[in-house]
Amino acid sequence: MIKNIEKILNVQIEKESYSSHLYLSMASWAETSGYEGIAKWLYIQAEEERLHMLKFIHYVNERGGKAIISAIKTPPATFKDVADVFQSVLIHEEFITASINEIVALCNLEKDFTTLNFVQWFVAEQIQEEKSARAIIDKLKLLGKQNLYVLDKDILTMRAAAEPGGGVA
Ligand code: OFO
Repeated sequence: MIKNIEKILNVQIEKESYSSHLYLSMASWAETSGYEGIAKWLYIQAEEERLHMLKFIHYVNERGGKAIISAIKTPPATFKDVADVFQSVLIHEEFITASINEIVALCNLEKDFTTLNFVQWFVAEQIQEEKSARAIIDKLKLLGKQNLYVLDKDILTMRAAAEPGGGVA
């Protein structure tokens, strides 16, 4: 495996691992703040990020590289409110999209078309990821604070609707 590609994929492994930690922390906050549905959504999201991390780990190892499992920084533990949580989800997903795009750019530069093909799954996934976060933020704006109870009940049905054979993560 090309060294530069191995390096950037290992950076992505760390980012996916942090994504999982971040959503786990948000889920835990939601669970202890009385938002059962939102907590479930975020716990599922955390699991999906772990699967993203594993996809990268297996790919690096199967291609003759060495996946590095590094320490992860502690994510924020408290959030202002539900809107703050989902704004943070969107900002984080936009950051992940940018880093996936960097991988695509490097694959083109290095003419690594095998990794380019592998990473296409993540390019498509990020469209879904950002879309899901924006849909929830839009709904939050419409509902207002007093109706958060309704969103909390509704959020898992939104998740199912956002999964065209893929996942939201
Ligand atoms: Fe949220 O897509 Fe992976 O990180």
